[in-house]
Amino acid sequence: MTPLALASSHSTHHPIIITLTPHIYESNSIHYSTQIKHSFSPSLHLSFTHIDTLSVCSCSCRLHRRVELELRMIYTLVVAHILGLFVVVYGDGGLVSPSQLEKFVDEIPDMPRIKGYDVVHGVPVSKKLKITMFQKHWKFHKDLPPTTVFAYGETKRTATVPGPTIEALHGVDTRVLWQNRLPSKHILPWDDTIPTAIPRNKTGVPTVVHLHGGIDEPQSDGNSHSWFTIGFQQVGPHWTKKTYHYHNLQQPGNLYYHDHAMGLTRVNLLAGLFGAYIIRDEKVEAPLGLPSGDEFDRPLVVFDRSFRTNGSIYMDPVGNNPTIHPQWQPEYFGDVIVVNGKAWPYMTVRRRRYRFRIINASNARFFKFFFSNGLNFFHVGSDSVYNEESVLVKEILVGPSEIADVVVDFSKSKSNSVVLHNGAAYPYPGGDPVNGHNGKVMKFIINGQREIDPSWVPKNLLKYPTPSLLEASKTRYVAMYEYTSSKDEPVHLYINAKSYDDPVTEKPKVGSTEIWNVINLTEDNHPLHIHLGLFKVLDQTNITNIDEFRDCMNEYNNARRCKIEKYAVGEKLSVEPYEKGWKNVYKMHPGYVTKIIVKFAYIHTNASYPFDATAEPGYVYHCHILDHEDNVMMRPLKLVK
Ligand SMILES: [Cu+2]
Repeated sequence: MTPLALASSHSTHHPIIITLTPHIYESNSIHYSTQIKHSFSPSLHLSFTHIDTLSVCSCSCRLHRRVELELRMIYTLVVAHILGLFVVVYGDGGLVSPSQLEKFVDEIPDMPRIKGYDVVHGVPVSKKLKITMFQKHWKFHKDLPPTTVFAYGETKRTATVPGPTIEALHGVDTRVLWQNRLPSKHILPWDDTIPTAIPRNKTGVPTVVHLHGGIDEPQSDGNSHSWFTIGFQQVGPHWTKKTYHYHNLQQPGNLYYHDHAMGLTRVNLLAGLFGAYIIRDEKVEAPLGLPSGDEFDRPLVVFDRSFRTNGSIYMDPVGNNPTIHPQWQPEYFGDVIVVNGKAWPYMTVRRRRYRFRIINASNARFFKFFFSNGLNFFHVGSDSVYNEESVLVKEILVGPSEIADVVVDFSKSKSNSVVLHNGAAYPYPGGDPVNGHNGKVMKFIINGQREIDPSWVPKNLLKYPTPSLLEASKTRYVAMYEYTSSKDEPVHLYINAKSYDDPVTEKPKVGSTEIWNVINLTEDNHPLHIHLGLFKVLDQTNITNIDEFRDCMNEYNNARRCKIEKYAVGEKLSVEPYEKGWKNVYKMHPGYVTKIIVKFAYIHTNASYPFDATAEPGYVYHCHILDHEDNVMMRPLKLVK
């Protein structure tokens, strides 16, 4: 495939640099995304598309957009020529085709483990960590040049993508001084036409850390407006403190720290700002007998990225509605599947049981995991909570930022290697089917003979009090909307037809239990994440005659007035047995009402919180497709007394 040749003109006063990035879509069309930079404006992004055949463009609006962009590109070149601008054209080698990266050749790393506690005279005590965000280079694949990333670490040398795994102990608090040492400019394109953290002098990368699944004070929850730049030189309107306090008083389970800056979450995570956080409680977990120790208990952080051949992370710099949002795209999907920072890695395992804490750290990609040889998963925990019972499954669907805690028994494998596959269409559920590249995740090479394995998977795990509908003090309706342009392309997404900065409407009482009916009026699945609270999914009911109901909601945004009970009478979708426990993210099925019971107290004790949950700046709840969350499928959540 040859990069497109472009004209150049003669004046040297205003050099224009045009970068061409050819990108193969399916097998029969080539998409060139083009970045034009010139000296009198910081940057101008345009896209030129060359289409070999039209068969790929089944959607007429997408075709229309491509033709329009093509015309805009030609127009710009003509104008540049008339103005006598000097045009430099160079290729950066284009996008890496996934077929260029050999699979299963890089060994999976275990990210550095940092203990969130000290041990003094045999007794664990509280610890303060210092974790910094650095720009550095990271090797995603042996044949890919080093990639510029943003990485968390205790030092620049030890910083990794994903970041180090923080291991905390139940009942021992961990404090973290999160520091920003990032440069003045972002490595990825962002969009100031969506609500975005922008420093006063437009210098510095705003960041703020949210501990996903953490039950912590609002000041340490990583509110999107609590962002800060390098050295805390500039801070957002809700910033209050440098050192975050994690109580670790909640049930044991899997958490996940990641960036949450307003309007930049999608690009800050794409750049590498996320990592695993585990809360352990030996007293209740040891008796379960699950595989344990660093060798047999491993976090797997899975995400998708596209790369240019120079190694850099590729993100389309042109939005789907560029006249409205120059950059914002409704979903980011990468061609390459990465686990623990390596593209399609392999892991050598022994013929015994392993525990994998699988975090989906993708922006928008769902994973439906299954093994090539039919090996089972014992599903033992979902998000930050153990299941009540282990569930034997052949496949697991994990939406963005959901966490699946599983045990795999490699002694049951009939082959000496097994590939972990992905079968989830993208966007989920109505998008493209997976292919031979994004349908593969990693390979396990099983060594040696079956060995004596002291671990096992009990049927009964950890049981917490079951919430009763009678406890619920409030019923809410939470509706998900998508808004499209005249070209039928998404412009933004809202919850309850409100942007993030509209006045808070969800004000649960501390210690209360509520019923939320989440009404998905869109065509995509949205993984809804609630900060602080945990919830159980009660049922999922199809909305009949949804167009009529949606029309009413578009007019009144009021589920009761629009008589939701008249429409929420369709077929019920059962909740998968492995998702019947407590969760903090759940996949809201399109065209369905999903009823959840949400608890704003500790689930294992029913106790209230040891901190003031009503303090500013409060909490949030949002869609965890990061591109949606940024524009602006996120609402404030303010706890009250
Ligand atoms: Cu969404």
